[in-house]
Amino acid sequence: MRTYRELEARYEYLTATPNLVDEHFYNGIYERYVNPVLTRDHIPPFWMYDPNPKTNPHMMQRLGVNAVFNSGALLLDGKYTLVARVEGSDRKSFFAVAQSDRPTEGFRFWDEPVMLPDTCPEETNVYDMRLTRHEDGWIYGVFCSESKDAGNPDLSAAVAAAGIVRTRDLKTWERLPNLVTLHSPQQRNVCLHPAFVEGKYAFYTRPMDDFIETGSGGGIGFGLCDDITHAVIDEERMTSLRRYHTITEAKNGAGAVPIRTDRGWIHIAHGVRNTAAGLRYVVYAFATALDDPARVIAQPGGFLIGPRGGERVGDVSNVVFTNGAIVDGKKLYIYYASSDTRLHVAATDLDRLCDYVFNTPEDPLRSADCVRQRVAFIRQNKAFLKR
Ligand code: M1P
Repeated sequence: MRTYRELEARYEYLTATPNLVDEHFYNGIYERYVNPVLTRDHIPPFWMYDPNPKTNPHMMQRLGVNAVFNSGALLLDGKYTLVARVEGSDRKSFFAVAQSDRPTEGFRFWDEPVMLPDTCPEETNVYDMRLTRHEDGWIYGVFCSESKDAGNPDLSAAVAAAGIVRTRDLKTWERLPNLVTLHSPQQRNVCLHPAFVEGKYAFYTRPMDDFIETGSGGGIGFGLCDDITHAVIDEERMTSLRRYHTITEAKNGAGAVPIRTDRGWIHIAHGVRNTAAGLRYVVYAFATALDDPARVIAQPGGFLIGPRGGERVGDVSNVVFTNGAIVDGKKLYIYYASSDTRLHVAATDLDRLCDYVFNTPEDPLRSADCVRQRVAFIRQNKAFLKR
């Protein structure tokens, strides 16, 4: 049996462990790190253990935590700040703030998880908050609000909607009514654009016919609304599309809040395809125009981050997923989760990200065209090497 002090010492050791660049990985686009930045072992022991030997004589977990993953991210008072999805061993998710002075290590959770105003009695589960520092001065959190589909006799039938909260300090939260999209029955992976567009609040949406399947939903949508306190979107224009035999064939969804660069808004999203082993999730990037953040102006082919090594295995295997990134000067940190189990970081800078997004060739969509593209590339490279 371990004592509470031993559990505490292990936790202190873990949160103080330095993180190193993974030297086994290179692609020139970003660096991966050896350790995840958050796992269930980063949960303070007093969230799970009663430290009193009288009431907990076997020092056993009373309230377990299963996983720590998909996280919103922003710089708050100079600290790298994550609002992670924490999933209890009872399957319910909630949000918790973790901070560090360094982007790749040293994250510690605040003493208590976030208690959002409980305004939706039917809401059963909440997860995947995108944190937008909006030009109106608020920090908005947009997340998935999941409820049982009361009209469907199937016990597992659920409805996903976009919940909206706002805060100034991640301590006091105001809950606003859920987003209403007049033409899409369900929504997940909704993200608020940081700037007004045509004087309105702008959301990236993910129209869905069903809880899992997007059905007729053609990709990542974009819609405007006048009033964030009663957000209603009528028209959803399509931005990044689902496409046959690509990384977005089954579905895709907005990830981190779009990053403004001189050349356009850069989006770091996720794409999903089906395989015999189930759905495979990867992270990809694209850019939209500064004067029209719905219009795609660059779409590098393929994925930016795919699951590798131990990242492939977890509660939902073969998944990488992001809903948060931090820009600090020219540096960019992408916080991505693997297999719905743990949270990692990939580090790059805006110059490299722009080079990647604007100079990586597009997916030609057909094998014959892909091989032509590859052969032309090889010939050009060999000609250069021969000089
Ligand atoms: O399990 C993988 C991911 O599945 C969902 O994403 P999507 O709506 O695109 O299918 C989300 O529930 C996400 O949390 C999860 O990581």
